[in-house]
Amino acid sequence: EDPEMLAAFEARIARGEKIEPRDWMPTLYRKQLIRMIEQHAHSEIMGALPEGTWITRAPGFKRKLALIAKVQDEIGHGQLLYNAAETLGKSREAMINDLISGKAKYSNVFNYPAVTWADVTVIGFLIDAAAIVNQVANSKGSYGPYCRALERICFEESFHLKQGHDAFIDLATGTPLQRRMLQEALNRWWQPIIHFFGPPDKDSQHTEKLMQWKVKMASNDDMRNQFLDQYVPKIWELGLTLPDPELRKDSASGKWLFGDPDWDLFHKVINGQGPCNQERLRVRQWAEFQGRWVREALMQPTEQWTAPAA
Ligand code: BYC
Repeated sequence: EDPEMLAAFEARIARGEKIEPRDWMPTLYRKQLIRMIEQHAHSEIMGALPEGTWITRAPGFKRKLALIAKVQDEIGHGQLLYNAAETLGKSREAMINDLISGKAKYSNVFNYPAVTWADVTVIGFLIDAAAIVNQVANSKGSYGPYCRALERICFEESFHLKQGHDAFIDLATGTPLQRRMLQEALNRWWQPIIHFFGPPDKDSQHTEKLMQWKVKMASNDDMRNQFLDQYVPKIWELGLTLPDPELRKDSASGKWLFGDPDWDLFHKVINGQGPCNQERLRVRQWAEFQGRWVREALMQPTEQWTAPAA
């Protein structure tokens, strides 16, 4: 790589300028952005699956409407993010192929089942909250198309968070059975949520370079800490508990301390061996296969269209 070009590129980033698709960029910057934006896009479309299965079973008309809108938004976020990744030179088809062949990663959390309505509620409140912490930070980053996609996503996700919080409070202040359902879902989701922000900083391979280039605007541990700071009090104030006896805020450092979240399990889940990885992949493979004739028909020049047989 030309050292002068690299120095000029890094000076632009230091000045807070946005890098746009036609600008010069180091090969590694392009590669890292494709990796991260592609994984993010896959997470959105895989993320629609655990909640999507609850649309027909959501309790009542209003919850159904909100859930339909949220799941539609998530697919839309996937489209925005695939567009942003395409500006860096990888085609959407190649990205989808990598997803359905099991090569690409996507967020750990979507490889767990949504067992009851309370699981959907925990996803809508806490997974969306975790995603917002990450996306608000990175929307101030250096790559223009990704930042603009993230800004739009954050607007919509703030609504998702509100509906999730509303449903969460409903269950938390409901009947003893509803509270128990919520507590059990919280117990199931807590460890995946801790994993969501990625491995501890000391084990994170990409953070240092990505922060230097302002792709990531906060480290994994800092984002996890910010999330715990904002949301643990909201959970505790509803009289719910978290399944980690070591969880507490250290007043001297301002950092949250927690028990060993089993990082070996995290690595298994993100490498294809979580409880629902196979099931999720099969749904995307099915959708790709079922939609193929539509895509092929759309790609044909109009003069080749034939009228259906009478
Ligand atoms: N899950 O060096 P590290 C949503 C991988 S969806 C899976 O720290 P990095 C929503 C990582 O990719 C929003 N894999 O990585 C949708 C790397 O593997 P490779 C989801 C993970 O990139 C529907 C390796 O571990 N948000 O909001 O510096 C309903 C080493 O990690 C995870 C995004 O996708 C994980 N949790 O930092 C509701 C945000 N964590 O690629 C809600 C975009 C790490 O070397 N992504 N890995 O094979 C990011 O911000 C960053 O990629 C991360 C990780 C902070 C996640």
